[in-house]
Amino acid sequence: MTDVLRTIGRLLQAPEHHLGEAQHAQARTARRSFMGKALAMGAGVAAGGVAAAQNAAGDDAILTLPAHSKTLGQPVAAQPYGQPSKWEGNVLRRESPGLTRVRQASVSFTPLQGLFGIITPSGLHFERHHQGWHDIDPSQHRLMINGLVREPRVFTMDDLMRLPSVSRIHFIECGANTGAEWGNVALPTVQYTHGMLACSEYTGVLLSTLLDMCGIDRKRARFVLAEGADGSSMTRTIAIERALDDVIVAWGQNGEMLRPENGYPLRLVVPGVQGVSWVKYLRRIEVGDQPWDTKDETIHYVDLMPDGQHRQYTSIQECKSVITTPSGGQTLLDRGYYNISGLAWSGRGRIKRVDVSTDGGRNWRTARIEGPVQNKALTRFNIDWVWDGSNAVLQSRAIDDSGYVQPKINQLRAVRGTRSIYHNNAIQSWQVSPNGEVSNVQVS
Ligand SMILES: Nc1nc2c(c(=O)[nH]1)N[C@H]1C(S)=C(S)[C@@H](COP(=O)(O)O)O[C@H]1N2
Ligand SMILES: [Mo]
Repeated sequence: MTDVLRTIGRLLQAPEHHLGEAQHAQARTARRSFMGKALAMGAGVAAGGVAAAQNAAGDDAILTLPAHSKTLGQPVAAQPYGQPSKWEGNVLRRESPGLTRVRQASVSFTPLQGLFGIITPSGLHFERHHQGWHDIDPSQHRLMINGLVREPRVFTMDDLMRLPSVSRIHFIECGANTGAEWGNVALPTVQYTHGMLACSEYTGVLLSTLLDMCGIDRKRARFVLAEGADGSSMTRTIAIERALDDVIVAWGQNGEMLRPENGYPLRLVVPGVQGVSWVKYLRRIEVGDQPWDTKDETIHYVDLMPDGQHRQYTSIQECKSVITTPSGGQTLLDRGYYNISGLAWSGRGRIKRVDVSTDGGRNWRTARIEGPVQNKALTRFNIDWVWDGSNAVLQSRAIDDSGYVQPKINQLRAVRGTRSIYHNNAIQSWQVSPNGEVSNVQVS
């Protein structure tokens, strides 16, 4: 540990080491000029406040008052709805050139490599549209509950928002997240390998409250069907035990109304379950006594097994984790201390432990978990690492409170084969090369 602390002290002289890939060109230049100066100054070992300050900044900028310290700043922001700094313009949702980019079907990915903590800013939440998105007038929107209920009802948004509400933090992960990696290494960055993932605080009314209000037939009800108001006919079957447990009919996301692309004004939140069941533009819940076997439960969102059979209704997103930095596409600028940081989650409950390996799975150390650990939510982990400049393979392995351990890719393939799309929760490996470049690899 003292070694680590000493290295941290040394690395405070290179504050740019942990930047995202975009800022790297800039950072590398800064670093080079610092190195030049450091060498010229005999590595800057001289003690004293000014010398230390010069070293830390890489130049003597701290000694000169910049313009913003001597001039009037701007009044309150010109745009009444605030925006990120212009210097953060590279932290963006991205589309994949190889995937659907048409109005009939589109997807964008969360920039996990550029985010901290567990909450995904709403403007960076990934999107998956099966028939395009809409900005629906909330005063015209309705939610119907019908089927095996004593009194079918139609709710307006005003009706719903008067009811007792809950606010809970949950992750949403598309069942196809990491789906390109079943066969081979496919994608260069964590944004593309794991970016159909987000975590928000949702506010809404529990579905159980609405079903009770309508007098659900508890003897016969076994499933509910959720239907959206867009043209995709993405109807999904949900078991009644789950529907009556923690499912939320939500209008709030991170303290404000849902964004249009995430289902405004109403979406279903189905904690722990794959994204497709989180029906956006929610317009109807039907209570029934058998599953509906809709197109998105028979043709899509089924797991192709090695024997050619399709496995249906594998809804839960099993325990998974990924290191978000350092990660593919980033470059380590120097040997020395790094804070390896990542995310862990489980559709079955809470994260109990995360282990991290820097040698491709031979040795594991337990990471620090940033609490409080939430139920069916992203969990941030961090661990110290001193890079000696040689080849390294970084991996994380999560364990949830059911005791389930995140599998290696080959363990998963032994059961599931290589032709599946959905539910790849394997351990991710990032290789660090001696030149500092980080890339996506698979190790056995
Ligand atoms: N009505 C409707 N709901 C939908 C979809 C859709 O296309 N239409 N896409 C589903 C899929 S496949 C996923 S992964 C999530 C994505 O939610 P997001 O766009 O808010 O990220 O919404 C689900 N709910
Ligand atoms: Mo999805």
